[in-house]
Amino acid sequence: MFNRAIVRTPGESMLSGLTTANLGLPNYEKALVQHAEYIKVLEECGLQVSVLAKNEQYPDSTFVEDVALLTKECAIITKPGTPSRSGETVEIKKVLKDYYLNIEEVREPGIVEAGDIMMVGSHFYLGISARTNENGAGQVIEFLKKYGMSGSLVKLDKVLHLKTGVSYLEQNNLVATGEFLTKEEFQNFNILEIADDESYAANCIWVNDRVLIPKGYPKARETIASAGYSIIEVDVTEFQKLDGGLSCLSLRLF
Ligand code: CIR
Repeated sequence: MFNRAIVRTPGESMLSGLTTANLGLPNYEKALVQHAEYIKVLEECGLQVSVLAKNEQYPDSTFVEDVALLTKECAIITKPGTPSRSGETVEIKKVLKDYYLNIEEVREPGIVEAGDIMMVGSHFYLGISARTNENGAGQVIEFLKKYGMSGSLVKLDKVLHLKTGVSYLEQNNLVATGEFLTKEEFQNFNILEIADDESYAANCIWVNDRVLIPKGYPKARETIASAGYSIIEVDVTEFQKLDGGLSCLSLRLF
């Protein structure tokens, strides 16, 4: 169960955030409304939500998930794989000191963004992507081992982050789309397949027996609901325009 989440209010500079989406510029006012609704939903799921102030210096800093991996035993500060995001870790490290005694940090030449890391119990899958390299993932696996956990690598071919295309919903259920449907390492999961035309919904999050999915993906909703989950739809179109999904918008703590 999660007890707490950390989020960061988007700044107006989000309009110059990184994107490959081709969906146009985000509407800032709408993004603020959607972000507030996201916080409300996390609270409904029983989380105490800490809201960090917007930081205009970093256009993508609302995507807090990428800058730290939180486990039951330790926090691992990542090393974002793109220069405009590299400074985001400084403040998050200070914030996490309030919650963790054990804090580790990825060093150069490693790069890692935690959108590439999926937790399955005490095992962590690490996507090797344009934002996470083998050196960085290797450092994370060593930290995990130090605290009695484990990790393994998954090669990505097409998507930005591992969790862009795959999400673990507990009880051995794995939501997956595209290249992840056939990956050898995921074949022992019960795969809940998301169609290509709804692939954005493959980034969803399990929060204390509820599953948050993006609004507007009826087939994905049906698939996940029929596996027995209570679904909450959240509208995050303005973050989708920056390649961000539901998971990227929070750090969830135990
Ligand atoms: C970026 O390119 O870094 C941001 N525009 C989106 C980050 C999304 N984060 C995630 O998938 N974990």
